[in-house]
Amino acid sequence: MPGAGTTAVGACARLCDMSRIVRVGAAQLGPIERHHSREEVVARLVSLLQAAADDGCRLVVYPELALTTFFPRWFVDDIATADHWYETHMPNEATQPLFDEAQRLGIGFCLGYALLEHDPVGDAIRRWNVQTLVERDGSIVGTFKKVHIPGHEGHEPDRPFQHLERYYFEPSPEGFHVWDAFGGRVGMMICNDRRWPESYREMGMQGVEMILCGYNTPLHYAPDPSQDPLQGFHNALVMQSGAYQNGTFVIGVAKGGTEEGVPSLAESSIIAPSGEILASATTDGDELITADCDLDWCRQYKNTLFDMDRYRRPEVYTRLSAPPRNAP
Ligand code: CDV
Repeated sequence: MPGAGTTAVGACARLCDMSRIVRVGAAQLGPIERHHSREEVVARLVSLLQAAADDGCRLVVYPELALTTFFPRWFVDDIATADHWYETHMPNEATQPLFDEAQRLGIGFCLGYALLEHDPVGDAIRRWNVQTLVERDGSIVGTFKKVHIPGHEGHEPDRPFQHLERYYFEPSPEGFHVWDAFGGRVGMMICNDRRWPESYREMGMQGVEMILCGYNTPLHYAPDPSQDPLQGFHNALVMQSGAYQNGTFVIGVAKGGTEEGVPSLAESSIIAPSGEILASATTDGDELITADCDLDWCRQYKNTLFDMDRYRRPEVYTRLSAPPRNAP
């Protein structure tokens, strides 16, 4: 109850802060063409951030590789000539306006981008596909590196466009971490990670309550075009089942539309622990969708059907973490 002299508004603000209802914005992006500068893109991110703040969001989630075009669609002989697509630190000059505006508005965000690191061991260069989570006070919570890297390693000129993620990025050796943030347990995954049940389960085993996932999913899948008309179905299928089976919210955020001539899936969505879709994008361009995510809803699933301690049978799941059958 409000104490003497406490205004109803002040009491409400404190209560709201203590509640585990996190209003989340999924900030879908339309295409980023290769000639678009970081500054132009960051201006779009800031504009979505401001719309989210006006709508009362505490957290905004952006797509995979949200600062550049999806550059793995092009092959270059000398990978060093592609280094300009990567960030070497975060924040940096181009993204500082986003960090500053978010801190001013008291809103957190999750940003996908390519990261180039200099590893002092052996003076190696490491290239990662990452998402960084930033709290409402501007502090960096953590950076997740994509685990499941799809596509191919070398130039395949017969494809209408390349998907050279396996040339441009290393698979993360770190796996799926979960952080205490935004009053709950927050995890991250990137695009292809969402198709693998192990991604969700690894985070589910750590009590995850909200999984943030950016994606770039071309509508054409060259190895098996029969999957093309199913892209939207598969996208919803994996995220809704992952949410339900682990009692967690999942925030899936696309870079959609036709980018450099390649049409990509939009259909960003915010999914509840029940598996239901709470909000979904209706366009394939820059669009903000929002939902109130009551993190206590997760308990209804984590404490009943998916009470892992009570019902899981890890002793009979031994193959799950065994080496692949064709391993030496
Ligand atoms: N960026 C991605 O990881 N895209 C993959 C495509 C290649 C299948 C995806 O899983 O959507």
